[in-house]
Amino acid sequence: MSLLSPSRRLRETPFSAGVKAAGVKAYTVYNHMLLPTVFDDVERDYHHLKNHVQVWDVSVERQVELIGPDASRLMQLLTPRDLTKMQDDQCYYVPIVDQKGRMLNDPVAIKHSETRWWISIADSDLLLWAKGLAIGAGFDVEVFEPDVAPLGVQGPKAGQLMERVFGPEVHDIRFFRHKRLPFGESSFIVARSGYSKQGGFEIYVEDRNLAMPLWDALFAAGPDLTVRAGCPNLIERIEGGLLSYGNDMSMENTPLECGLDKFCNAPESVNFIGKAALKAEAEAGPKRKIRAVAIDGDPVSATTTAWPLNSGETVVGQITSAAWSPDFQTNVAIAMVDAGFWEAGTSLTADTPEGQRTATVQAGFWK
Ligand code: THG
Repeated sequence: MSLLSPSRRLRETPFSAGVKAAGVKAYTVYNHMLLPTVFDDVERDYHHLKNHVQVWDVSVERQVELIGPDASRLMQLLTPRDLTKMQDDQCYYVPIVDQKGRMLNDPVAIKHSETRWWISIADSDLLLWAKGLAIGAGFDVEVFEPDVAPLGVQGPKAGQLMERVFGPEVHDIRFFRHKRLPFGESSFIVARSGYSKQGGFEIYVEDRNLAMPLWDALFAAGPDLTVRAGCPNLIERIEGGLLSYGNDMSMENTPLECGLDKFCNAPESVNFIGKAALKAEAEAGPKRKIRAVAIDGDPVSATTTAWPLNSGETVVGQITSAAWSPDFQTNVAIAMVDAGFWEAGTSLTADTPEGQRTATVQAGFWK
């Protein structure tokens, strides 16, 4: 792979100056925007994330804002997850599916009030789907992408660092809840959430001019915590089973295949897109499922394609993400595995770029 050519379509973020100064080594493109993928190297980034605290430019988690009298109706139409009991300070991980029950995105929905929501999207143009549905349904709601840039603070020392910048109130924020906390003359919505299993927060920056002051304040507060710039880490997210839309699943897959059944819990009285299709699939059972898979042998390298998973001569699935895990001393992987082959302990073979390897279905992710 060669370097990315810069142009306006490849959006920088309000934290790009900080990311560059911190020595970013590689980016990917996500929601038409730059997402850092490596600072030191993926393994050193991983060890640091699991032991200390990192500041992540996750501006690519773009928001789709819904505002107006029908905002909550639109949000519920968009997802099979039951939103009826959701409070104004909650965040929910929500599958979004089409009329066939196929995954369009797996965002975090942030409820501000009955009339205002943010949908913190994964890598697909959900804005277009939401706008189309709103118009088609004749709803009274505005749907747009506000200029909001989330900043992640992730790792076991995240609470300590956040307390130094925002005060002890950070500890009152429960998992997947949010609260507005002061910062100088201004304030930010701070949530206890993030794309790692190490614990942490996400700070939603609504004023670009406050992005670098916030970045600098976090770094100034934590030299003794060895705070450094980081990013979602491939190894850590596979160990933890955090799915990546476009990698581990796509518009081909259903939430049941993706193991997101528990987030398809809207009661019979609630209407949402894909309802009949998901009901039929729940009765018949999914054709394949996401599984944790361990791949034997030396470290495997990343590619842009999925790798076939075989049982003898038959292809029975694909490896969608894989990386060497220093902590578990095996290649950890996420795979989509056909019915009949997804039981824990099933021994398969994977066609990796380094050749054919034994791949064993695990009982669960590693964490
Ligand atoms: N935070 C925010 N926006 C995001 C992401 C995020 N948008 C893009 C992407 N990540 C969306 N995908 C995910 C995938 C997993 C989780 C969040 C967003 C996640 N899952 C937890 C888990 O699986 O353990 C918790 C799920 C739950 O119990 O509710 O956090 O990271 N703002």
